[in-house]
Amino acid sequence: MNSHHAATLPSSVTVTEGRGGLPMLRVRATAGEADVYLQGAQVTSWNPSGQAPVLWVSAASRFERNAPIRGGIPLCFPWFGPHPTGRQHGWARTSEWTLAEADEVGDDVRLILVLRDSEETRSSAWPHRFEARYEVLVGASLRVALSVTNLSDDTIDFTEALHTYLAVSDVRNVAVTGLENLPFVEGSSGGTQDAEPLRFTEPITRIFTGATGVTVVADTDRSILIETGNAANTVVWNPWDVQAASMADFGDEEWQQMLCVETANVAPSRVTLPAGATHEIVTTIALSARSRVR
Ligand code: TA6
Repeated sequence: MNSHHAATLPSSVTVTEGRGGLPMLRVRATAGEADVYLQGAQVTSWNPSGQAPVLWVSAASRFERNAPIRGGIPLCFPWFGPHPTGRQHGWARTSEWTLAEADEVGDDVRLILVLRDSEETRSSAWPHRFEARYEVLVGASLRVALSVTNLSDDTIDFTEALHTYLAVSDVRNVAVTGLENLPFVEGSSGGTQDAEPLRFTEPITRIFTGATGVTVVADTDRSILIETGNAANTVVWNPWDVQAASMADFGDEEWQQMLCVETANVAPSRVTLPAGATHEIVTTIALSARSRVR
């Protein structure tokens, strides 16, 4: 045991130095493998055994304390989006989480990481007493679940996102189904998604409401399936060329190889949590060679 984890580790889980010397959990389950940084409890890679990576990380990402890692599944909590303090997407993704449990479940590995309020969070723009638990189940699919318990005596609210960066061959060849006919907001406008699969020819930051069932990202040689729980919103983001070039931690051409499909509860669908209550948001990612959009 050491400062990073209270768990005894199965042989399929090792704590190692990741990029930039940041502590990282290397998971090598029978059915799949993943890397999880303790900073932000950030899954930065996952692939089912024998498959190519399903998550994308920028080659230009920073790997240093207190800097967001550009890729994998950033945890946006306790707020999603821009903030008066200038800290976009909250402080969970740059906080040091602790590994509380690690065990093998059949061919999968289950990790539980925990974040509690601290002096730093209690002096932030969201000062509430809380406990966040993040369950990561690594196998032939990847299931991540963020549960937040309100340890204060008052009702609290927050917004959140599991900000998943998917690896695709070329976003211009990708079609997304499962979001048809949903209402969406994009910048200061909005509308209703038409009945056709969503395809990409320009930058997109689209916040859908009401996705149920499975969202399918159909690439040329595989489909990535995303199933959600307790999430009012799905956010689809690709910066395209100009915004990618404006971000120091995002290669100018890398936008072609990624697509964010985020599982979220964002304003106005913020989570309202009475004292002592717990809310859990879940996303499960899996591959399929079959369900492709013609
Ligand atoms: O994906 C939704 C979004 O809010 C985009 O507008 C873009 O800002 C993205 O998140 C990345 O945010 P970050 O703070 O990680 O650079």
